[in-house]
Amino acid sequence: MTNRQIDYSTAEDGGGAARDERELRRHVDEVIAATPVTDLHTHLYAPQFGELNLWAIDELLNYHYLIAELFRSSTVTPEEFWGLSKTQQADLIWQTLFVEQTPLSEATRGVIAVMSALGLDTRARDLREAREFFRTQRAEDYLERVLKLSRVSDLVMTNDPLDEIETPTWESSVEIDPRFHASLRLDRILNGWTEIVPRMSAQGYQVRVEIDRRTISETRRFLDDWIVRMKPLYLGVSLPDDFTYLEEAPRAHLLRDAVLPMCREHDLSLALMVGVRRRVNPALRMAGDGLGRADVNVVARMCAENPDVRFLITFLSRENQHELCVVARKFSNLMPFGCWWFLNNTSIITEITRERLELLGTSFIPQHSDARVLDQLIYKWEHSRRIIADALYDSYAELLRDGRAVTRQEIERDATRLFSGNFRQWVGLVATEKVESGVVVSAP
Ligand code: FIX
Ligand code: ZN
Repeated sequence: MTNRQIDYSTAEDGGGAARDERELRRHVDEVIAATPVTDLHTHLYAPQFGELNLWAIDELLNYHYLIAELFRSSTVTPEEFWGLSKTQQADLIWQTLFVEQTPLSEATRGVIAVMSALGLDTRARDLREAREFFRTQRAEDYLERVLKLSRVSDLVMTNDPLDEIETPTWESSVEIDPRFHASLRLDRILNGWTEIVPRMSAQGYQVRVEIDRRTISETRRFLDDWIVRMKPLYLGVSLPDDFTYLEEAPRAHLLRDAVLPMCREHDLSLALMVGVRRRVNPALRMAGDGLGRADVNVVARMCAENPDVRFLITFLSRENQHELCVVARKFSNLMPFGCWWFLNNTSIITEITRERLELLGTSFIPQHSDARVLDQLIYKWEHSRRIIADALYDSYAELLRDGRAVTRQEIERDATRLFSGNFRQWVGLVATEKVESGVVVSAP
């Protein structure tokens, strides 16, 4: 048998022999397509959160990624756009980006992929057919269909304990769909302290703008209560590119003295999403956020000073990705995750996934969807699966050239780690990962 041949004949997959790179490709494609995902960061909500659930064509088209693209091609001003109804906004986006142009961007292709998966006309001149299709869907059935199509077994919401629409559901005794896990989002606390002090006070916590000992202990009490209520899998925050951990601003103070102690006390990971510049163009509202290159050493320092806390880390700037891999090699309490937002494009996911495989093996989480509209799970995971399959295939082919063949079981084990196992283990969703031992018979 040459280096280029693989024989799976004694593996437990029934002996389907893969004798060359074409067979390897088939196995990788099949496994990646079939492996269920635990999506660790979304902005989706369980059905119990009512109006926060977004789905169907008008929501899909009103995605802020597409709104940003609209202004590059339309003469409509942001003020005019925000004055339109949601239906009119969707019509305008469809007409501009899909009828008058070829939908080549990642976000526009995504809408096409969703429509195609649902059997809708992707060349339609207007949205009548699509609207009619969604009008006839029952929300419960549609949720099942999307989860099935995207092979997402469960997902993590982004839950804000200071959001007035969201909190009543948490305060009720309603049982939340167990496929929707919580994550407790700290953005308002860590990035807008002055504004949220009155809201925390309104919830009965005696906090002040100036951070004194009582404010710290009351913030801990607030977090403690919400952790008990939400049972989050992790605490999370998005941070600007100029974030520093040692600053004396409220953010660093609260992080050091309230958030990290709570992570320890509840054995919870802290997710840091670093590099966002909010409202670079405020007229575009949510579509107006940008990014900046951050200092990865700040995260390294946090990992070094808090070895008993597990960090989930993602950076928004492409320029930070290689540095993140290197820092992850130094700190086993750091788990890199996802290709966030502006990185969620074929060329960049390709690059990042490959450098992570090369520097970290399978000890990272390649992707999260960041979906805001349920239907987006279909395209975001379809696109990511394709790219991850390519990267994995090439890694296995290189390994084969170096003298070791992989079994189908090993491919399944790797895919499971990447798509769910690493995350579930990190946040304690499973006690131990079930590691299969694949049998390889091909000797190079
Ligand atoms: O901070 C975040 O979680 C970001 O993902 C969002 O704020 C952003 O608007 C988004 O949807 C990116 O995909
Ligand atoms: Zn997000």
